[in-house]
Amino acid sequence: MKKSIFLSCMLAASMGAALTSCQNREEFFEDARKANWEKMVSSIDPKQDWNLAENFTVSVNPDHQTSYSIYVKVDGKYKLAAKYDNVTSARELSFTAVKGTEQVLVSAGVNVQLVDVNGAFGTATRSASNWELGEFKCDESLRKGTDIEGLDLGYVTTMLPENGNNEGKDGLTEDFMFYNGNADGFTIYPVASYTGARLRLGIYWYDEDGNRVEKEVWRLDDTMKEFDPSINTNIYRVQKAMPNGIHIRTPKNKAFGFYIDKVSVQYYSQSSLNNCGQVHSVSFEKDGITYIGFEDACKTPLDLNDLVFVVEPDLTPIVEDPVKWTVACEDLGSTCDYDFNDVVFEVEHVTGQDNVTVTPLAAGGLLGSTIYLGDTEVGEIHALLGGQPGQFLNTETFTASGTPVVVPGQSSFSIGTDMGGFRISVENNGNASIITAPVAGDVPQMMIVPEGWAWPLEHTNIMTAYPSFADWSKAAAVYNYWAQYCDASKVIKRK
Ligand SMILES: [Ca+2]
Ligand SMILES: [Ca+2]
Repeated sequence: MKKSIFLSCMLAASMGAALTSCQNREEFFEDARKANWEKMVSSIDPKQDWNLAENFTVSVNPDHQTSYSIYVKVDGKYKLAAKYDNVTSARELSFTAVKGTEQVLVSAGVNVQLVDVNGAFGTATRSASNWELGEFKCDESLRKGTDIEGLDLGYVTTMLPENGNNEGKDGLTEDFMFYNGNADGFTIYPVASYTGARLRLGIYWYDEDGNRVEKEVWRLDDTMKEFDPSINTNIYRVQKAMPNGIHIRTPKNKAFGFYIDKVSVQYYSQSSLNNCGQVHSVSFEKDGITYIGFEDACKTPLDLNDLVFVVEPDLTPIVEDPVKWTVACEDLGSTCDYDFNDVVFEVEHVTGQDNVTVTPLAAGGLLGSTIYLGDTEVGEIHALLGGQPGQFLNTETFTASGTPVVVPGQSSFSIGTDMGGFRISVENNGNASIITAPVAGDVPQMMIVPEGWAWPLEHTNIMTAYPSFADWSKAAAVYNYWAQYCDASKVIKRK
């Protein structure tokens, strides 16, 4: 099948009918590739490096041994990009983020700060309590949750159905804290509950000595109590009273979490603090509104809707999940489909740490294609996905990712440089073609895009699946999110 497509493409591209005697095989494929590419893109920006990852730094100057974490915003969350343990003197900490990133969140343990990329983490943040408007403030708002435009309690029921097993559901953030960069603070609005316990809601953070500080901000009361005949008992329903919101200012330069207090026990938004080690809080966003739900019992299923409140303006969760990237490759580049699904895998690496984790995603070429990281063989893509060359795997429908492969000893790895040092060896009739990072102005066969990227369906040109791809290829500076806008009917979405 592949062969017949190849032949029809050759004719369509008017490249000449056959390999001539004076032309070697590599040149022939190179010419074919360029001719096909020319049909689609009339010029390539020579500055184009086909990599949406870029290397940045922040400088730090600790006055005592300090461990730093750097978080970058991905998909509405701050995710872990770099982690440097036990830094003792002034230095630049490098990390990788999507091109165009302007600010990142830097944590020095108890203090957290938004820092401009290539800027400095302020040592003055050690005296965090000089917040001019007071350390912590909590006042009743004049508005109720029902005053919030766009509040969608029906969506809450969809995301967190009663007695549903809602943990781990797509779209939910679990195990998180928040950072409030807004000097005016934020307002939380309790909007729903269904619980027999008279819950209290609080905020916590860590002081300069690393001790947890907890402040109660609101509690359920008897105006919300009502008898539920179906379970023959009283329950607390926020909806019955719809109380006013609570305006909160948290201490400057502190990440904070939420907790609920059931008098006998507390449950926190960071799962490690919970006595049964379970997730007790989730966060999700809809129409610019942050929703937060709590589970008030160590049981299953976790429906996580016993108390639900919303936050305005929205807050961005901070999670310890590493940032990931997708590497997408075109195998021979001469078969004119340019579907960029022939070898697809996900890469996870926290800068400053050793391990690189490769998760195989798709094999959309029929030829044996082996992934290497430097000199280390990661594996043949079909085999890594449980199949063999000659099969299309995860490019017509998605079944499952392959088992992640950990490559240790990669402390100097950077996905923003030279495609992370990945290369692919493609076997074709006893010859191996090597796919590497493209050189300036060349036709690419390897690209790096942010995590969660949906690759084109089999034999679907990337420009059909991603209409702004051609514009991007001609203007490297216009990187802005071509990879986010696809024709959803022409890509494979992971489950
Ligand atoms: Ca292809
Ligand atoms: Ca393909």
